Amino acid sequence: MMNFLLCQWMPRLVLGGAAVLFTGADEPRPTPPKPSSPPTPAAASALIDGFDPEVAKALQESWPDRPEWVDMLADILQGSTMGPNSGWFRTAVTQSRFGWDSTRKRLDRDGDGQITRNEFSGPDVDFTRLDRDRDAMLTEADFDFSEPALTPSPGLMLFSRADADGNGKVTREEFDALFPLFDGGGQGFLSQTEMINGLTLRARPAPRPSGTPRLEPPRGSGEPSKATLIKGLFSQEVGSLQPGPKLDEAAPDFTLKTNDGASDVTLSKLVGPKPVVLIFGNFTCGPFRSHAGNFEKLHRRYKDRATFVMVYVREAHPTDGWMMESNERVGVSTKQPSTYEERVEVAQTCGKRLQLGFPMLVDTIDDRVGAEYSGMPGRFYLIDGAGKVAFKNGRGPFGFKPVELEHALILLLNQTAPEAATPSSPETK
Ligand SMILES: [Ca+2]
Ligand SMILES: [Ca+2]
Ligand SMILES: [Ca+2]
Repeated sequence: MMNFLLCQWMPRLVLGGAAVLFTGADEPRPTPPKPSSPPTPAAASALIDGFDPEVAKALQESWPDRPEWVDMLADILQGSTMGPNSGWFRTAVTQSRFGWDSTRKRLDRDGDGQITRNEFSGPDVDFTRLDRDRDAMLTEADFDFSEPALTPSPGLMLFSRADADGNGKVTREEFDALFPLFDGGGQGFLSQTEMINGLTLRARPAPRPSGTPRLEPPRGSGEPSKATLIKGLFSQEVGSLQPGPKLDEAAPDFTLKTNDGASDVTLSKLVGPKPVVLIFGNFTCGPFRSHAGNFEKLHRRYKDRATFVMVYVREAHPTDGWMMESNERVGVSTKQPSTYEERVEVAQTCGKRLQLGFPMLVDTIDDRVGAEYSGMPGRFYLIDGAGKVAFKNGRGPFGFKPVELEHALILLLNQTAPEAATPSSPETK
């Protein structure tokens, strides 16, 4: 489901463009029994979105500790709509040491239910980022990440529309290119209707022979069959079958080569002086690509205080699997590599497109590391100085929330150096 969801929602919503995002709640669903129901906040106990309550209940009672993939398979077989509450998305949620309760216990010294600036020893810039609702204090609201990623919003639609090459970054050129596209007849200004249409309609794949590109409603085709999804599930393209290490468990060690083949990187040698931000992803996962800009900005903000590494894993949407039209439109097209050399080649192409400033390691062709970490199609971990998992995001694409990762990273850094942070930080004024 995750991949499905990921793949279906992400590519369509995010990769597929603003139009899909806009109509995501009712239009692009595969086999939706309730086409009008929008994604709802993660509620692990909710048995919704087409999952037969009887089946869910029977599963829960007869096999409470079943693997995550069983729920995904059950939902696929039932023709699930693959929403944020489908299959393994219900249970494979974020695991973090830095939720509100633990943070309040550690930092709210006067016990008034708020963490003021004085109660937080880190730099101003960190406090400001933790204070997501900008009311100058940290409260439970700042720690609420329950809204699934991909929830349609104007900003998400605009980003999807503007990121013409699908690399998760909108350049000035890409942003400026929207203007003439939206400006019907080249009048030099945008009307409100043109702006609304610009976000809700997408350009034809190929410009018409004469005149400017025309906007048309998105097509709702390309739903994967159950067979495609089942094949994708067990080939781990939809998602790793294993759950990966749990919170506070030791991060499994590995050694992998960088995508340029120049060096070997061993995780255990990175662990210690600084937290490690470990990012799993692949080129054909649109939702993953859409976060490249987020990851690169995180890297630029924290590279002096944390070590960033990406592990390149199995393709989520190869042309010989669950192919995505949204990938084709941005020139992202590859078969599932069958040799390590082929995977390296795709990883190099991915590296050129995404332009990340940290090392990209390539998983072996047997997917050893990706499987061990539940890294397919994408995943983020924070590894503490002792080599333990301090944060792990929920299954993508609905669990892809880089802001949540940053929140946890700031608190991990604060916990690691609570006293030193204030006076010594160069970011503190
Ligand atoms: Ca307080
Ligand atoms: Ca706040
Ligand atoms: Ca771009």
